Amino acid sequence: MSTNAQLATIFNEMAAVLELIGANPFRVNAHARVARVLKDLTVDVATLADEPKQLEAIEGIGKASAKKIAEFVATGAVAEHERLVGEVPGGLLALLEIPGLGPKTVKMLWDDGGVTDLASLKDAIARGALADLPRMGDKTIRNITESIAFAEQSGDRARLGIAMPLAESIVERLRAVPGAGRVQYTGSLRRGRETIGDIDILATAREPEKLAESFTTMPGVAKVLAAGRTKCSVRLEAGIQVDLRLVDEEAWGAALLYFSGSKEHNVALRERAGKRGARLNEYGLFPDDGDDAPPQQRGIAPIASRTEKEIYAALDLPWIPPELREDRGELTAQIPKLIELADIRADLHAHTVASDGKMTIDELAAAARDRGYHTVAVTDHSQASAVAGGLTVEDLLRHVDAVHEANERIDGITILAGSEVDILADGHLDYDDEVLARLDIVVASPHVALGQDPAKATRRLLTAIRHPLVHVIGHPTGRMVNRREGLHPDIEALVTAAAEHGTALEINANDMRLDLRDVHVRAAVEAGALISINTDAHTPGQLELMPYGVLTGRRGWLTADGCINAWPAKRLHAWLAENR
Ligand code: DGT
Ligand code: CA
Ligand code: CA
Ligand code: ZN
Repeated sequence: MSTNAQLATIFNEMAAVLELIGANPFRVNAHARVARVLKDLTVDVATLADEPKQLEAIEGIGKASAKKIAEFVATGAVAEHERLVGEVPGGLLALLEIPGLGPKTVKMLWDDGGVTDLASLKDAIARGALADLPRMGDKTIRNITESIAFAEQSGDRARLGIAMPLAESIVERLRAVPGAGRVQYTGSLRRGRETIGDIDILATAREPEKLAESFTTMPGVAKVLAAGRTKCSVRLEAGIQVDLRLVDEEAWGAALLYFSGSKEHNVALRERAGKRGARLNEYGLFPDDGDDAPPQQRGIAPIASRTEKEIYAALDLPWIPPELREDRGELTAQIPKLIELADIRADLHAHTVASDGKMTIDELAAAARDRGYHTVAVTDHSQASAVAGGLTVEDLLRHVDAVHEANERIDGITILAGSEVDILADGHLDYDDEVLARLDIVVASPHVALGQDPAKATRRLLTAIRHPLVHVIGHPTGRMVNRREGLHPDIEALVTAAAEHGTALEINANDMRLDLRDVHVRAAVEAGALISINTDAHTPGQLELMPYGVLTGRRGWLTADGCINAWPAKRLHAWLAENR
């Protein structure tokens, strides 16, 4: 972790403790603010710490905070932080990590319910003790119970966007080791799942020991869990486990297939092999001679083992893209040509400094043009999203003019003037129709009332889908990976209506969202609804999140034809104009 990130955690913890012990709200906020500033800061504070004046010059950092930062840089700790953390039971801070449990509730649970950690909270719920506490209705208790269950089942899995860059840099390092052969990540990461239990890497090498050595000694390793001839495991400081398996070149395809999974796909493949008088394992596809002992140990030559393609072919199957290997019908269905990152030619949901983005229209346009896109849409927030700097009608219309002016001025890309308009709790949109009609593109998204019941959520989203001026429904469920479940609408009803009304449903490519999720995309594709994959970028760098959306699309059996971002400019622009 960088010094800035470590300090941000420290200030956040101080803010949390101060709130739990009922300190002055101004003090609480000041600490939380410093944490936010540190997180966003692009310079390393350690380089400024010698000169307190430089620290204090940073907006949001006062004299007292500057002193604590200098103290941390000099000593590696902040005495005040340690004193504060000592004032509350350690388990209480962990409770704040549970979605829906804010400091006020946790303080009350502690003061009045004797709750000091997750175990005592679960115990209090089980005993029915929470019902006696103030502001604890049945519904609140049910929400807390669900949040705990959700946090527990998602707790240990890393987001795709965290695991992927780590895996890519490890693969790159291993490929550079002299004598390294093939190196590839496998497992759930290769299948593009939204969360990753651990990172699996498969490799061949002339001298496997050298690769193993490079792996266990790489930067970022917190602990070596195993270091053998064929398998090494480490735990990274980031908290993620990484397994490296070293295999023989002859068995590469069989090992790649086996360790890419999913387990369910492997089981289905083994059954299919069995029916054809063959045995499949991580060393190859072998003739089944009735002997239970592993064929590879008895000198039996495999039918196929070197590539995945040969093995699938020997089982009368086409090569199946890893994203489909979930035992969801991929062995019997006709497999379409799935969409690829290179097919994407447009990003239709992004924010500029006009609302809560950190880039100008020009910066957004340049970043999109650099990616080779023919179109990018400026979709800042609407007026109801006040905290996200939502635009009033007058501001929006001025912004539209500015976008159109930029579109005239900047060559090589079409810049669309749009809005990410809030779908209010009852399904109404946050701007009137005559305002929406002046936009090139309308992305309508739910941001509030994300806990509403499924029937209401369905009605709300259906209203937006049927709205004649809406092109795309942004992040349709509002879920946040590992943090918030979001809406639970009737997906069948939504995708059917989306297909009927020609409204596209978004895959929000930000790995915190990935909303729609894979199975929802599959339902949309089967219903004939269009999909739009967008990054919802707030900075130029976030345009790079597109691959995660594409992976999710592929997991939903999406083709380029079914995704409006992959259409040629003419087709996309004509489609947008049709809804006007
Ligand atoms: P994860 O790590 O929980 O996100 O999911 P995976 O799919 O990466 O699973 P992991 O890391 O436990 O194992 C990697 C692959 O190895 C898995 O996708 C399939 C294969 N594999 C692991 N255990 C078994 C097993 O018991 N049977 C079969 N057929 N394959 C297995
Ligand atoms: Ca794994
Ligand atoms: Ca593993
Ligand atoms: Zn957005």
